Amino acid sequence: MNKSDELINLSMNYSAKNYNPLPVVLCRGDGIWVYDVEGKRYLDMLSSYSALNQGHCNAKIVKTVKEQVEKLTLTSRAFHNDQFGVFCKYVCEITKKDKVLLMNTGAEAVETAIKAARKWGYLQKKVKENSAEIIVCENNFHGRTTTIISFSSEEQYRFGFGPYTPGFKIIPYNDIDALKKAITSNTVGFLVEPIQGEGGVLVPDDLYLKHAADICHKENVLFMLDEIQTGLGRTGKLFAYEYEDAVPDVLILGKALGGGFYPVSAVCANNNIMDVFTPGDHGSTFGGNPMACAIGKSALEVIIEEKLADNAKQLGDYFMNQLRAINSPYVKNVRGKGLLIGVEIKKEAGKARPFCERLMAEGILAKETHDYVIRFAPPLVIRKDDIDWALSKIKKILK
Ligand code: IF1
Repeated sequence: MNKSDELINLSMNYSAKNYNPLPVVLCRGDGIWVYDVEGKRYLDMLSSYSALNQGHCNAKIVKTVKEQVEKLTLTSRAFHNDQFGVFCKYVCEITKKDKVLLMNTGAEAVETAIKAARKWGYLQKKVKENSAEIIVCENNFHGRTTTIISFSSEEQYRFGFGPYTPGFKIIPYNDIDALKKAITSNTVGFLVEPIQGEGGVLVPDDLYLKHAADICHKENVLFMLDEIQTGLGRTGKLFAYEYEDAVPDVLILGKALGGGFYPVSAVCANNNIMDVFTPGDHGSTFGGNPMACAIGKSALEVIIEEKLADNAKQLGDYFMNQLRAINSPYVKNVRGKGLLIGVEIKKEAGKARPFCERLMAEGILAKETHDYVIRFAPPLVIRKDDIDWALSKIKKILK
């Protein structure tokens, strides 16, 4: 039995089986590369679901962690700390919003946005107490809390976890008429991903987001964008909404905001929404802690200073064109934006998982989503020759 099997057995024996990982045990990461305990090197094509846009163990963020970790790591928000206000200001400048509410995981930020929209509905829109409705889309993924899975359309995410939180309406994605019809006087928000990652890298029609934003603004409904996965450069823009200027009332960020070091998430909105929160309404032990804020500021600086969005645009277009050019008999289509790419496998070619296992044998770590889609989402620091190296392996698998 080798080291990997030994360690895999430990996790099988002592962890709940809420994941089915590929049989690889990683022990080191550096940029786009990760190494397993057998010393084998892999190109990370998942980036921990887009939480590693800056690459593994990014040197600039490591330096920040080293400086902060021996100074001050946690104060709670019962007191101020010297990193908090500076990071909040930076996030507001970058997102062009008046205020931010810092949390930790993406799901916590989504929950915070839901609470903000509901309270805004009662205070500003005068919706009757406990009647607020939020519209969401089929195939959404916004996290795993009980309220969030209450509006999931994925049976597996819901089964066994009821009773469910009321106040949500599910409509088809990429369907403007469905949105128009779903809005009532009780609707306080429309919560949507610019591209549905988990849904299978589903890219909506051009102007879908813009039209949705216009309808929401006309109907006094908050347009709430979950950019936890699509944001921070992943799709080739700093935020995916920039492609069509579909400015959200509420912008939700996470994942790469922590640079792969620390859970850092944020809800960004203007005063008319953020001012619904009064002291004691909402909180979190770790939200806005000095370690998170120091890391978050450094993580953002890397994305902006190293122009990672531009790199994702150029190399994403190149990667998708080359993947299409393979003309694989197994591939139904290649879709995505920037370096958020999905390769859909034809049903007759079987599921995506075996392809991911063969890619692993070639030194590429990719993850299937929704059974038939191989997701390619490398760190945004990747270079063209790394993509060419990956393509030489992918061709072997897809030919
Ligand atoms: C899992 C999916 C991706 C997200 C969006 C909120 C969250 C996520 C758009 C919640 C998190 C992660 C969660 C992880 C796998 C991964 C995932 F496959 F589940 F759906 F990326 F597509 N909004 N996505 O993508 O953020 O609380 O996790 O920090 O749960 O298996 P979180």
